[in-house]
Amino acid sequence: MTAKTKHAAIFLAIFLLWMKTYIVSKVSFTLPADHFLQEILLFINPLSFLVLYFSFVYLFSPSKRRSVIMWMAFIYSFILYANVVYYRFFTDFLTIPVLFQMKNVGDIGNSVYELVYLTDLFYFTDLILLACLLKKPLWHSDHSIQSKERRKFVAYGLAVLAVHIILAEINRPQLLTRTFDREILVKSLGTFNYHLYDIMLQSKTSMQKALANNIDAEEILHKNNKTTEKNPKLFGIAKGKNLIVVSLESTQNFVLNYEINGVEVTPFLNELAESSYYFSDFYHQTGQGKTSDSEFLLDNSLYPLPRGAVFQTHPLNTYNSIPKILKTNGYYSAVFHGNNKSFWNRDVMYKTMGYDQFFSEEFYKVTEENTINYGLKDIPFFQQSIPYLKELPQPFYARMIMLTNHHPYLINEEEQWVEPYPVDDGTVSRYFTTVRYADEALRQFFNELKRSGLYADSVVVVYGDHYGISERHHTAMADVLGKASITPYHQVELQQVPLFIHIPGRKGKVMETVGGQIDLKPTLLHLLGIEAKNDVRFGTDLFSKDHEELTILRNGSFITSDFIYTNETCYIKPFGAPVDISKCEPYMERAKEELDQSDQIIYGDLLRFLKVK
Ligand code: GP9
Ligand code: MN
Repeated sequence: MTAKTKHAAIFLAIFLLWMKTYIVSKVSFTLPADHFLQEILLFINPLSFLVLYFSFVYLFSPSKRRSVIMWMAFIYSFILYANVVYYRFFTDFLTIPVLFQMKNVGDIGNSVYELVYLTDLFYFTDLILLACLLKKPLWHSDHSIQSKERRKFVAYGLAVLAVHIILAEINRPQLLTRTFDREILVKSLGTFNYHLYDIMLQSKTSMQKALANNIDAEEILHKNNKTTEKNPKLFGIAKGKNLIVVSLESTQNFVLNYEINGVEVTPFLNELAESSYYFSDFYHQTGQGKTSDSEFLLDNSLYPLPRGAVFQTHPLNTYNSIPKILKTNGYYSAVFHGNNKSFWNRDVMYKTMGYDQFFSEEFYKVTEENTINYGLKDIPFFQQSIPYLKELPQPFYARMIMLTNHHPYLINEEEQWVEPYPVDDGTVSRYFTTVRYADEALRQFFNELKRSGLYADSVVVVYGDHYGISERHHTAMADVLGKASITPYHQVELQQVPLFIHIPGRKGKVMETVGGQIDLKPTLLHLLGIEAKNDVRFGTDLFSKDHEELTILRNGSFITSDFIYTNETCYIKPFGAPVDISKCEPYMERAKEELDQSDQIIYGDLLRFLKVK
């Protein structure tokens, strides 16, 4: 028997899984290869993992090899499939911190149900073929293999890996040190090598806190201490007033002023735009932590993490959050949310950030009729919150987190006040109906605020937490937006979320300035007359003449007043034609540095070194 045929069983398993992974990367993930080298990388990257992976088979005795091969093939296929399901909703790949968030999965039964299909059994059909073939004499694996041949096998694996890494580095220099975009990493490394890299990152970030010291902290914190001129007309305009901030679940900006059969999808938000400062070029900057990331941005003016939800991974760090700052100014602070308190680890994180009270699901009357999907419906949520809100010591900072407009966008027929959008994509079609419901809930909340007298005494802020329609719905979205296709430029524009700031006594105004959730903290503190300078690292007051129109998204894309940078391409606004990269170059390094420094602050828990004033 030659050496090659001795390895036949393993070669067979490698070949089947290699082909499957390549097909899955083409069919189930959107990983466009922009040029030939990228296509080659996509093709060989499963192989460089598989050869080394299967070399572990030789650690087992010959008689066990067949079942070890089967188990390894099954584990590999299962991880691949888990990525497929995760990708269907998040257009993203699994990371270690996300796996630790899995306790949330129990609460999102409906979403998971929508994302798993019976036809998915096809993802495992190669395993049946493998099991049958391994029984045939040609593929038997129970003969002895000399250690020289085993070493040779590992050497093959290392050689393929080396070729792969060299090609990846040619394709994208500094791939592992300067890339925030997971899609690029997976495209270059392959799903499984990416997972190994992720494990390495995980150990590195866990070490970072232990290694951080006062000097690093001083340097980073000092470097990112910006002074912005206050807007003399607005600084302190709401001194001593309550601050009510409403998080609009999954609401993107494109739904505003949108009509279906002549019926407005957001009649109330459209009205609100006339009586508030409405920001029309404002972006969410969230990552894998979705709603919780938006809360983190708002309260801390720090970027969420590139992997996992910071609420879950770093809930015991020191933060200089809005509730803490407001407490020293005599404020009481509370969060209201009709879901269980441990979702996104909120109960722990809210204590860390200095909230006095968290009105979670247990504070509400929750019945089968008044819940849908994740929890209490928005209308009863607001109705039942009002009595608590009225009782809060004033001035207060209250955050209300809405919930009904959440994937998979379910609403009872009698509360469906707009027709589903006529398109052959259930998610996009239903989305409009739950947005319409949320809009009505908000109208009722505002009416109650007015009736209770709180409205005249409060700054009310309403913002969208993150996108609701992921990238994989681009065909339906092109239809919704009346475009031939959704380009990478449009994809960034679709990350716009609405922002309204209602200040008692001020007229409405449309603000075209570019901004993001990172700017909320300095903006709101300034309205309340609180100097934000020492407590803000990133983001600037949206009303200040020094506000910098550079909004950096978590994947490293960014938006300026004139350009959008994404997918390594610079596009000019407002039509999105690609232009010479030199137009975006001045900001490219800045964007990376800012994300990197924010990550270092969190991984190193650097704010603990800040002197308490
Ligand atoms: C869960 C709610 C939804 O309580 O905030 O979370 P999301 O999935 O949007 O992050
Ligand atoms: Mn959300």
